[in-house]
Amino acid sequence: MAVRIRKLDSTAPDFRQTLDALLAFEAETDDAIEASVAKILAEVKHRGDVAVLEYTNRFDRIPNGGATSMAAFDVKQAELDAALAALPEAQRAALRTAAGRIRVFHERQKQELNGFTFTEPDGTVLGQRVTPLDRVGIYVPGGKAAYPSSVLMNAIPAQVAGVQEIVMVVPTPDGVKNQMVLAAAAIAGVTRVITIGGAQAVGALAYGTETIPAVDKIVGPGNAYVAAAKRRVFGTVGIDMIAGPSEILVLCDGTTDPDWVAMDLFSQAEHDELAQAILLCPDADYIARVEASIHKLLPTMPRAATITTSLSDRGALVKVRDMVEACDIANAIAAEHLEISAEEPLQWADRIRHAGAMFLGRFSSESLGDYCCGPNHVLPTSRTARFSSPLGVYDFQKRSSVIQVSEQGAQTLGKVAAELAYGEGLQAHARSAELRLKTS
Ligand code: HSO
Ligand code: ZN
Repeated sequence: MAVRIRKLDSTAPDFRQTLDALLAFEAETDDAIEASVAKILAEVKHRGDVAVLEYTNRFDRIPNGGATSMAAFDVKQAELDAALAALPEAQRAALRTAAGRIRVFHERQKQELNGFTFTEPDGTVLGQRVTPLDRVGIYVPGGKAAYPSSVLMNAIPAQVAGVQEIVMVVPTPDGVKNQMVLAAAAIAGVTRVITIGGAQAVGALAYGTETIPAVDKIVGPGNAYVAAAKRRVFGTVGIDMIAGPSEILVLCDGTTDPDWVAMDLFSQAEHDELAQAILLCPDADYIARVEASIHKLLPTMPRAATITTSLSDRGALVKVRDMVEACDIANAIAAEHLEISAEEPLQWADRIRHAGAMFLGRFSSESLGDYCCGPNHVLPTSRTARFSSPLGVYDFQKRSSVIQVSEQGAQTLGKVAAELAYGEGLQAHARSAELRLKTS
């Protein structure tokens, strides 16, 4: 199948409608999936380990008639260490370098999240205290989307935040463990690895079972069942986000090697048929050169089929009036990843308000960010960058307000509070404040 990537022109009268239609993405909610997930969660809630064991044996086709106890799914620290030791040296070194850089970046994030206190003239002290969550669950998908880099990106910020227990779940289809995922867990300092997955793993983490402790928050991507389960347990536990397909938006002034831009578009298109790769450029000749690069390079790609579908269904090469207009369109798109592949990227970056992550200048390929620059690769998708942020240390922390009113402060605040409490018809509130007023 030849790729047919649509070419758009921002001066066309229907351009905005065409763009909106292209961007529209509704995660399918399938009634059959919803019903099955509701049943699995209820079973796990009421029958605990027995249900998790049954579902795991069945859905993951655990060999030799299946496991007979949950202990079979616990991966011991020695096995994690062995997986790390058995990796080819170059791979182990790359994982370590990536982990180190991710840690340094997130340590910086932590420094900016300290609490504060301030004292008022009457001695009243007010503040905000930041504390880590006690225990979090990290979901790691099995099969082809089992990314060791995602283990690092989810676990390291939790660790930097000070989370004491990080429980990772990962399914093992046909009982096969992904060694690089285990090695990444060893490097990231995951506390416990359990080889279960699907809605049953989400249920086990949310409700707890005899052998699996209930966590406070579940993070990490998963298939439609996992997403449905995360939505349902939200409220019992926190969740990070429901991630949509990957997206890349390249804003190019026409000075970058077109092969580079074509490959950057491929890099996200290869994730998923539903992934979205879009180029905005003011130079029509340059767009034609990128298109030629796409046709030249695509046959060399092992994932050509996925890339072809993604580019044909959801991709676009857009001729814009100028770079200023490109920035406006980029803000409307609010892409997960935004590359500003331009001679002087900062002048354009200053105009960007909505993007999960920005990659500035032609050497900042998005793929570097996926692995080892340091910032997180778990990013808001499907235009949610308008109101949400990359996964970070702050997702594993919470804030408590701290209030210490002085005797003098209680006099002034007591009168204000009582006045408002009477206004609301709440006598006990008013009296509670008034009892602390000096009668003299
Ligand atoms: N680009 C993906 C993350 C990833 N890429 C993992 C490679 N491995 C998030 O959109
Ligand atoms: Zn990627």
